[in-house]
Amino acid sequence: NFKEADDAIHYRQSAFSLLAYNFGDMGAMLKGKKPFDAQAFNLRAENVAALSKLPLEGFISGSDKGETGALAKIWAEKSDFDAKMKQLQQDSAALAIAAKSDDKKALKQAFMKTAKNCKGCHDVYKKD
Ligand code: ASC
Repeated sequence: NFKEADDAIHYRQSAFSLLAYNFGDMGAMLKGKKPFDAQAFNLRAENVAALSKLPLEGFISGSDKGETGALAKIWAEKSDFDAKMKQLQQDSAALAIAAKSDDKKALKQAFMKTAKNCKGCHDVYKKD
């Protein structure tokens, strides 16, 4: 367990940084900003599926402080926030499976479904 709120904040922010990097690279491939590479995409999808399990642990009570993007609403509506995180985990697990098939259309759909979690949660629980 975390000794200080700051440790929990650092943990979740680190996880989100890695998520954004891995997720963003898949987005770049799907938007044609870089060549699509099935193997690289598969690695990114696996990473996101694993990383999506990490941030929630860092949202301990008492860590709604400091200059972070996390709104206090997270802790006021923690069960909804938890459910949204679980949905991201489910959808990114499905994306990792879709990434192993040759069905590019299904892969894109699974990616868009996963991306909706990012934006949907940010709109409600993140500053700006
Ligand atoms: C990203 C990123 C997000 C999501 C979001 C998807 O690459 O950093 O927060 O995708 O823009 O809607």
